[in-house]
Amino acid sequence: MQITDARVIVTCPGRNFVTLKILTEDGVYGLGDATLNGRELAVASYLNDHVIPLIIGRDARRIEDLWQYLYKGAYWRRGPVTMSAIAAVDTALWDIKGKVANLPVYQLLGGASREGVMVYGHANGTDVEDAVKSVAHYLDLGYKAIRVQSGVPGLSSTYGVGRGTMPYEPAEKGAAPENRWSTEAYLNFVPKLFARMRSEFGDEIHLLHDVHHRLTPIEAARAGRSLEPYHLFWLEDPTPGELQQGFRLIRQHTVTPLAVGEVFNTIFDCQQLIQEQLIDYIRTTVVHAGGISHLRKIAALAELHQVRTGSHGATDLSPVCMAAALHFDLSVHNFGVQEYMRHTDETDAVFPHEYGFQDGFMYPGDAPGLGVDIDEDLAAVYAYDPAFLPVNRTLDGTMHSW
Ligand code: EZ4
Ligand code: CO
Repeated sequence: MQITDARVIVTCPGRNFVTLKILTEDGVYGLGDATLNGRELAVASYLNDHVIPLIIGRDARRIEDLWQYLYKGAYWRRGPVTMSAIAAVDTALWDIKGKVANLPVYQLLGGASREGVMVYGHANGTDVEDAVKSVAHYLDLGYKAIRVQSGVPGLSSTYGVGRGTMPYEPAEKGAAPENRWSTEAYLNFVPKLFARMRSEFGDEIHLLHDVHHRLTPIEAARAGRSLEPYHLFWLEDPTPGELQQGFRLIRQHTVTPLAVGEVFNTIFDCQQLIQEQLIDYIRTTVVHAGGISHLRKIAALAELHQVRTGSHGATDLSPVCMAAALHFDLSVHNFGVQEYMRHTDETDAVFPHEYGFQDGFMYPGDAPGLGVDIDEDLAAVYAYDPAFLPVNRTLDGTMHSW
């Protein structure tokens, strides 16, 4: 079953998405998400200039072989651009395999390990009371797990907080906006935020929080310890993950569960964190970590070490990635939770899909393949519009993690 054609579709229905569509001689096609927020065209070029010419004429059924061909064949290993491009091919081929077999992809991955996929929503507020209202809103919608982010007193803008009625969106038009950061202000504030949440909402709801790589290991240890009374589901990216051994220090001081991995691209980026049990949840994603095939290998390593999955799922990952994530989540034994930010109606119209949300859980649906499509005519209406992730500086102007 030969691959006869492939094309990259770049569209901006409110935000930028890159999608790979692979077509076969049988007329069956598959989709893969290739979106790398803020660096989208690098992946589009990688696919158009360096991958598509290599895959035309190859057998669409040989998913693992084609993965290895693109990974080993590049000679240059890993990295977000390469791994997003490989992920797009891998995801599209799983979609094709499902359509040919007339089965939803989760059935090809071993079938459902659970009835539904628990997701967490993003509550946020400019201050604590604003965040309380936002959490109440997510509870009304039926969420069982909620991430809470808030503005920090004394800091003009902080990661994870939306503006006005807009949902928080991690990319902005024009030049990258700059946030200001104070570790002291944050560390003093964050236990108060969660003390208020527990006093308002009780012990049952799962609460999560994202530090977004902004602390050193010992500062992260303090944050984790100070949050123990509020028993978070997880504390995310407490310190930049490149320094994997840095997590040993955090682990010596706190039992707050840790989640890491949204910026990782391969199993090699997280093998020490997993093998030394330095984290509790691995957040690698279909689109940025080599597709469904590679994510299954990461999950298998994690299963051995009692680490569960908690894939990244912000709105800068397209509905194609969301669909793929849900098939993976439903099937993999050591699933933990899935991040979910609703896409805009414009985005949903470009990417019609079978998956849905009900009472805190999501379901991939039973359509053959991934159960997601792209309306190419509508996609063409929304031209690419460059946007950049914000950056962050400490109060004295030093560049810091955002
Ligand atoms: O900042 O996806 O947990 N979610 C996150 C996201 C990331 C964005 C970056 O593009 O950290 O909001
Ligand atoms: Co995050």
